Amino acid sequence: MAEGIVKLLGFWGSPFSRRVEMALKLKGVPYEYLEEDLPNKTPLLLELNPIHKKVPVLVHNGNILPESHLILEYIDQTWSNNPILPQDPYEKAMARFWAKFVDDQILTLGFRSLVKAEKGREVAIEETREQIMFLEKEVTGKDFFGGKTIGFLDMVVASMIPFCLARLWEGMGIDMIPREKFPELNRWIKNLKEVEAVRECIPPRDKQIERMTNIAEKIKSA
Ligand SMILES: N[C@@H](CCC(=O)N[C@@H](CS)C(=O)NCC(=O)O)C(=O)O
Repeated sequence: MAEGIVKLLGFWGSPFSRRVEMALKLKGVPYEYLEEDLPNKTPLLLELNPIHKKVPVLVHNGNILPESHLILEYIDQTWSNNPILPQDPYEKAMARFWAKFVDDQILTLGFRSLVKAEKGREVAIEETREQIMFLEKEVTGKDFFGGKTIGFLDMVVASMIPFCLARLWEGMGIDMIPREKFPELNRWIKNLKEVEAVRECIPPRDKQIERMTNIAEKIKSA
């Protein structure tokens, strides 16, 4: 049932909650946004997501949903306009595969491993680039990962790579996805910025660089 109040508990710098906002905006779903202060989580967040205590959490018609991939699928099935997941079963499964690859593999290599690599920084950069090259191949010849229009995988990759991890890399002085090596991904990033629903969900660049740099410092000194 598509009617009903939608609430989203999120955080401005979180790729996981920004991608959910992209989907809600693309589909034109009105929602109430509740910003969390992550170091001081609200009692509401702890009540709604007692297991992981993380954002995003979507609340709709008494349904409480954590986990961004599941939320995106729920939104797609509840509001059927502007579909974001492929209809074809194989394509749908592969979109989920690549989304998990980005949130697991690229996030781990391009963030934690890279930040911790002291002497082996160049090696860590190359390892991250090798993984990103799979995405370069995946988007080759297409406007978006989803084809002609923006979809589920675009939202996952966009929120995580150009609008989050790339800010960390920028702060570290690393040009991780140079145009000469990744022409297709750079073309895709340009296409993304033409979509209003995406543009409205890009965290402020300098603020994101500062946030990511602070997290990196904490990881290094842990
Ligand atoms: N797998 C989750 C990850 C969510 C997540 O890691 N959220 C972070 C914000 S970027 C969070 O709430 N962290 C708070 C904490 O770890 O205490 C998803 O896809 O929604």
